[in-house]
Amino acid sequence: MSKHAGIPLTYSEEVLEALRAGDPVVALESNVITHGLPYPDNAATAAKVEAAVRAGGAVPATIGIDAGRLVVGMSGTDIERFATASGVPKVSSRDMPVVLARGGMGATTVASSLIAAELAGIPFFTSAGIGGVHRGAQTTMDVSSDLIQFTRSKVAVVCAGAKSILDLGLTMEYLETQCVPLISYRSDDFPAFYCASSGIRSPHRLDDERTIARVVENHWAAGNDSSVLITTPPREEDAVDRGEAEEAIAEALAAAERDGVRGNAITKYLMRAVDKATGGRTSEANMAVLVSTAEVGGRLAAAHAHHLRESGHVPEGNRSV
Ligand code: PSU
Ligand code: MN
Repeated sequence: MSKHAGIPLTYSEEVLEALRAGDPVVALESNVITHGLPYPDNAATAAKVEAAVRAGGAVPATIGIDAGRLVVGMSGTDIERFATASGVPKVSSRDMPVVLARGGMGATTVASSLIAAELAGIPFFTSAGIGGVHRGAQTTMDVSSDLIQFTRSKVAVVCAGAKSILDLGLTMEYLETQCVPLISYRSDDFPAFYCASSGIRSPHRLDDERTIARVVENHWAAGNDSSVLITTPPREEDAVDRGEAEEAIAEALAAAERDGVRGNAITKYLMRAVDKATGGRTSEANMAVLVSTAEVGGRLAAAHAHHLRESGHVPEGNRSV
């Protein structure tokens, strides 16, 4: 429907209209659909996540790659197709130009979804657990591209912290070194995805949505072309006990080592192994935290759009396009 900077983008009608009007839009990843959860949980959760963004007051834009184009706002049919197709590749930033050139379907991670969001002019993105520094990265050098992409994409990212399978201390060090602002919304600690706290204190707690909108704008006004990370913890009733999760993670890490799993397959492998060890508890929690985070993402995006309007910002769509 519209083109941008040489990369063909296909917007849904609803997303395009919202962007033109300066209404809040929240971008969502699709790798969690193809690689995060099994069918039919993946499709059902994707629908609930979109509904939660709406409940928060914004329009959802699930991002994917299809036939050489970036899809910005998948339809229900698209989501069902991605949820049931087998062999859809996980597409991170480095894979994106290849998959776009070759054609076919591609499931975007946090990192590549941020590239799409920025190209599309969407200032907010949400997902439950971002990638980060893997445990043992001192020798494997496995650091998720999600973190590097935060230093390159001008998008506010709302999440429930980083996945519990990661080294959260090192992940936070990396974010600090790379000058990525980190704010925790209505909590003191950096959350650990489906665990309420990582045990690490967040550098900043903010309880007010307007102040968060101002932080995002301040970061960009200061000349940074990078992300702002905003965390929100899982709801108490959805959270998994940290001790229980840690035990399962230790088992999963040992199994991964034994099976020689590495590279971009390790995240999915570990998540599945932890889920098996907890008798499905963690994937239940994963689905719940995806939905609750999306609701907060919608709310913060709405507050941001409101803030822009109040400060006299003219939506991009009204300038040219
Ligand atoms: N597997 C899951 N859930 C996920 C992901 C994989 O069970 O959410 C994804 C997200 O898309 C995230 C990516 O951006 O894993 C990070 O992968 P890596 O650590 O390889 O960068
Ligand atoms: Mn990796």
